[in-house]
Amino acid sequence: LAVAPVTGPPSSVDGFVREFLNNLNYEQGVALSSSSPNDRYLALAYTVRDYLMARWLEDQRRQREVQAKGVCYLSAEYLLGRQLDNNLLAARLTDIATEAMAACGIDIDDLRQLEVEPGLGNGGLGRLAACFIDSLATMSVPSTGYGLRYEYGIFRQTFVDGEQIEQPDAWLTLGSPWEFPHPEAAQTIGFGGYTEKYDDEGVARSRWVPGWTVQAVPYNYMVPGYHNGRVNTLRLWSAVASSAFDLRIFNAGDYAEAVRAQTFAENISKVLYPEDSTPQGKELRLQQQYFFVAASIHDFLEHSLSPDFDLANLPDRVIFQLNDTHPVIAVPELMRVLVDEKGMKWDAAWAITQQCFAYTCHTLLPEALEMWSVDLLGRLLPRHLEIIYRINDEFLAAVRERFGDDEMRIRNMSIIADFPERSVRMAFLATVAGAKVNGVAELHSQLLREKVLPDFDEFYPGKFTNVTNGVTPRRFVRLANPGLASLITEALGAGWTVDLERLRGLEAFAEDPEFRAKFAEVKAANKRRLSDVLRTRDGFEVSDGHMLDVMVKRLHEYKRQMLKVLHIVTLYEGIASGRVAAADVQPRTFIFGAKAAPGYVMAKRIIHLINAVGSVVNADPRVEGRLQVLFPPNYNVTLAERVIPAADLSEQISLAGKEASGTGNMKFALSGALTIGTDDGANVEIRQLVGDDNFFLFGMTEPEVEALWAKGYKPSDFYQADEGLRRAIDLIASGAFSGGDRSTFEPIVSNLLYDDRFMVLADYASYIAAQARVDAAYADQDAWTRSSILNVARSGFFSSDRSIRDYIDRIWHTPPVL
Ligand code: 26Q
Repeated sequence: LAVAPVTGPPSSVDGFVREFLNNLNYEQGVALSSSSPNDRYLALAYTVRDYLMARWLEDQRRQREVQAKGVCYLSAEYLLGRQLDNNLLAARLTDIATEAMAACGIDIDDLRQLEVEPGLGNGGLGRLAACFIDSLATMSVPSTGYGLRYEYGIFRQTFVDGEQIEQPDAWLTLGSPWEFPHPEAAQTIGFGGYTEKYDDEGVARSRWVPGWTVQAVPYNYMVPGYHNGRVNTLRLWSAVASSAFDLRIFNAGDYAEAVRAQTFAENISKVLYPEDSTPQGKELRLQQQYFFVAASIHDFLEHSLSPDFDLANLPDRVIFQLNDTHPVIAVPELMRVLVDEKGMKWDAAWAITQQCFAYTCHTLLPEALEMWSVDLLGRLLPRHLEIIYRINDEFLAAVRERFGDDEMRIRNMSIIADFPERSVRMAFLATVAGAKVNGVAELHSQLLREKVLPDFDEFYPGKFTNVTNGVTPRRFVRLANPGLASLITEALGAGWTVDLERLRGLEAFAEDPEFRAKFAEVKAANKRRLSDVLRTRDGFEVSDGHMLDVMVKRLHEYKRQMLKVLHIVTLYEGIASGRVAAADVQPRTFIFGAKAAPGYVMAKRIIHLINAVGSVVNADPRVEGRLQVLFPPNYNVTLAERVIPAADLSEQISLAGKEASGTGNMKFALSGALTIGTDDGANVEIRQLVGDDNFFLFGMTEPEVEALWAKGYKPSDFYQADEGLRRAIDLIASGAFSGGDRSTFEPIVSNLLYDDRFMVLADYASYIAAQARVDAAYADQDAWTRSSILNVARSGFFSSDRSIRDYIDRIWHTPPVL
């Protein structure tokens, strides 16, 4: 029987209107005349979906049929940003939809604003995952993203008296048109219980008898490739109580307990943990991790392989990419499935497992390396703990064989740490299990090999590699910077969006005064676009004609927002004291965006200080409006898309050796902002590419940082030695930004003077000097614009398409399937 394939509505304004009205009537149940803006937004989203559906169904079928090797990207976070515009762009529907809405008397822009972005990530790592799935779809690589469907994403930040207050992010309440739940494809995930040995026809085997189970329900999201007709899948898991489990309690007659058990189960996917470093070993977090990776592995084995598939060949079909250590519990889970459930021999299963995983590390901070206490793991996942022990025993035996009984080395390399409590080092487990281990920028990968995991590098030659991060030019250039995108297309023709190295062609245009004028006009227009958003969103008035100096990223001491604050306070103190005439100061607007982890007290104090400095500086008439500090709350992907294209100066000022890569730095360079930055993370590569003349370098290098630590760092020496620094710190300490109260920011001041782990004071002088060079350079607008064009022209390397190509070549070996 022939079944007509889904084709989707006709690609015309009429067709779009008809489909839109259908969705409004039949999905929302309203007439156009009585529809709310939210009804219209949802109907529009459904309509866009309908156009993508045929390709999606086709690609799902094809991925199963072709049996090519594919990537399962395992990530606890996907910081997607708004979907509507991206999906319109990918499907070439932007113009049709705009006209169709106009034909219905609707301004499509009004609907765009209604979408609540899925903020299912903390920052860089989550946004990287979102860029990667975009590139994978655009490059036709067989792949699925797997993750968690948090009911509450990253908290909504507000300020009360300058202090951060967190509010829950109920992103699902107005409807979620981009997702497709599949309760029929739910997986049962076990927890707790015990393990037992049994005799299977003369073979001694182990099994796990879980104490309780949870249902993992998949929600599918379309991931459309750009103009290539591909639609990949992002599958996020949501926790639902197991009815079988409930039934037992119901039967026992305890209704209330059964209902409580239900919320207990559903807590697993309730909320994203808002910490992005110094992870606390919280039980619920481990539950989340196991929940989503177990569901993902089972899903892949069940649905992507034919029933007669020989699991010995698994490495020919899949690579599970571990986005940091968060999904690493997948390693013992695959072992458990292969050995306990499929009856495979341990050695064979281990050989397969070691080819099926690869691990990306995103940090250098020792406190950010995940450890799970053996006690907790043993309670929650007893069989997995046994498996980890055996992996470790065999690994350490191999180390002994190679290096002899060097107990120091054995202790240092053991997956199980003994202090401060017995715990599993997840990064070590990932390194032992992974076919490859990569860092996320050249410098980071080098430090990873030399400083964090040197014994492993020696033991596994060839295992370590680098893949420098990238960002998707679809979202961060085409969508976020339409003016620049048109100008580039005008100059170079279409095609650069999927072949970003073509931006090199702009180098020649940097010498063309007419092009420079157009480029400068795009930047000016982007500033107006930002002003509009900040006016309606936050009631801010961005001053005209100012340099926009932007620092947007999570708040962390290592990222050194404090250094930026000291710069601002230095400028302000100069004017307020009368030593510097306001008229001699280059007009600047400083824009901050930053969320602090709710439990990170020092980070929250720094947020308070930035707001306090802003209030004082913005209100002081002596400044004559030449300095302005703006800190819009709740920085997210949507705001980033407006802020970054408007920026003149990109602040990338982490202490050298601390920022693994950074990806904001790339987005700014691609938007023509010049970077002021340290030799850290991918800044190093940006500077190499754009050239020293187009980058403001300052600060110690990583070896210099090491040397200063080794010799003994005394921040107060720097305070004593530098008058400008002393004045700035003294002004903060004086209570000038806290209504005369010296205690408010005292902890920040003493931390800087007596601890200063991230060497803010040591880099202060160099930073101030670099900022003076920025001022001088900005005075020549035309030369600045030239540099700005060269930044764009030379940043094509930072497309996430290039990152994905590197992953394919160095790690995955999964060619595109066209
Ligand atoms: C772990 C366990 C428990 C709770 C939270 C976490 C957790 C969650 C998120 C730990 C870390 C993160 C996020 C880390 C992150 O975003 N790292 C950044 O990754 C970027 C992409 O590679 C890099 O560019 C940044 O340099 C790096 O800081």
